[in-house]
Amino acid sequence: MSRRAFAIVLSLGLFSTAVLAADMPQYKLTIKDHKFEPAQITVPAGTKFKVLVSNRDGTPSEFESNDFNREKIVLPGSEITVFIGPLDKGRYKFFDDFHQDTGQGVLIVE
Ligand SMILES: [Cu+2]
Repeated sequence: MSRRAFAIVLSLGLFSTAVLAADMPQYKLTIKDHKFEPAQITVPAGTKFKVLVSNRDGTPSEFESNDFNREKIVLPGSEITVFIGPLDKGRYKFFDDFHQDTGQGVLIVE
């Protein structure tokens, strides 16, 4: 493939990814006092979705799940986007790896 053709294919690929990301269901989680608010979110099975996690504490947190294999640091006062799924129906735990005593939550996939 020529370099130009490759560039076109690449830009089309990025474009369709951007459109899909915009259409994707989106959920918000806030970390406050080292807890997730809400501590439970319900999402559709078989669909990719995104979760925005914002940290209102003055210390770093880490959004983590062994059940759906994600791990991402959330700095104080900042927000991250985590792409998850598609998942089968079930309960998927997540936690704040830096504050596991209090930072626990669950995704209900149905
Ligand atoms: Cu971790």
